[in-house]
Amino acid sequence: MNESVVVPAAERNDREVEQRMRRLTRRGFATGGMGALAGLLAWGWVRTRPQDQGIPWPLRRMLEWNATLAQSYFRPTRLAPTFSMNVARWPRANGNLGLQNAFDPAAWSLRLENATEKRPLILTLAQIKSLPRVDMVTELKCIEGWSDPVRWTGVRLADLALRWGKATRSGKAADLERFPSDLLRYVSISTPDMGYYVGLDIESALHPQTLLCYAMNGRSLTVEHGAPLRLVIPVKYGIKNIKRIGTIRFTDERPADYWAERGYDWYAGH
Ligand SMILES: Nc1nc2c(c(=O)[nH]1)N[C@H]1C(S)=C(S)[C@@H](COP(=O)(O)O)O[C@H]1N2
Ligand SMILES: [Mo]
Repeated sequence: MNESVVVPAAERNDREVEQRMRRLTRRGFATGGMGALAGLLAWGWVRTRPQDQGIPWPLRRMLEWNATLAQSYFRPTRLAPTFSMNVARWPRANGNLGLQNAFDPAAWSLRLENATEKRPLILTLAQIKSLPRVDMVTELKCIEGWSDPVRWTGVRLADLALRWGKATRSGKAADLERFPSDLLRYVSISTPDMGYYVGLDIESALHPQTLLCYAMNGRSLTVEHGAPLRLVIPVKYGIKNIKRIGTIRFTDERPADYWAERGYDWYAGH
C-alpha cells in the first residue's frame, strides 16, 4: 500500500479540513441509518426478552456493542452547535481539582506521550500555537445543570496528533481516513500534579471541534479557567473539559477518569 507523506497540519487549509469533516460525518450518518433499521426490525423480538438490570438483555448488549462499534474506526459524532461571537459569556470557574498546587504557567510545557514508546515529547506553548488557530463559540455544559456559550481559541487536538505522530502505533503521522486502524484507541489527559485526569475515546478526541485552548472570550486563559492550556470538547460534558493540561497520552488501554471512578458515565457525551 502506498503510505504517502501526510501534509503537515499547518499547511492544511480550512477547506480541506471541512471536506474531511463532511466525508467522515457522512460515514457516520450511513451507520446511524443502518442502526435505526436494524433497531426497527429487532424491536418486536427485543421487547419479549428477559431483563438484565431492568433492561431487556438485547438492549443492554446493544449499548455495549455501540460502544465497541464507535471505537472500531474513526467516526466523529455530529458537530456541536456553534453560536455567534456576541452571545459568548463568562462561565463561572467551576472545579479546581488538580489546580491547587503553586504553579507558574510561564514555566509550563506539555508532555506528549505514546504508550508504545518510552520517550515523551516535550512541547512549548509556542510550538502548540504554531498549529492552525481555531476560534469557535460553543456551549460549556456542566452536569450540575448550567451551560454557557463561550468563545474558545486554540488548536485542534487532531492537528497536534497529525503533526507529531504520537497518536499512532506505527509512529507515523495519523492518517485518519486511510489508516484509521493505526490510531491508538484512547487518549488520557491529566493535570501536571495528576490531581485530575480524563479519558477520551479517540473519535471524540480527534473530533474537529475538540480544541487545546489557550484563550477564552478573546483573552488569555486565567489560572482558574486552566491556564496555560485546557481542553475544550463540546461533544462532552464539562467534566471532560480538563483545565491545566500537563500530559496527553495516546494509548490502547481505556484510561482512568476521575469522575467515571466516582460513578459518572465514562463517555459523558451529550
Ligand atoms: N483540572 C480540572 N479541570 C476541570 C475541572 C476540575 O475540577 N479540575 N472541572 C471540570 C468541570 S466539572 C467543569 S463544568 C469545567 C468548568 O470550566 P470553567 O471553570 O472554565 O467554567 O471544568 C472542568 N475541568
Ligand atoms: Mo461540571
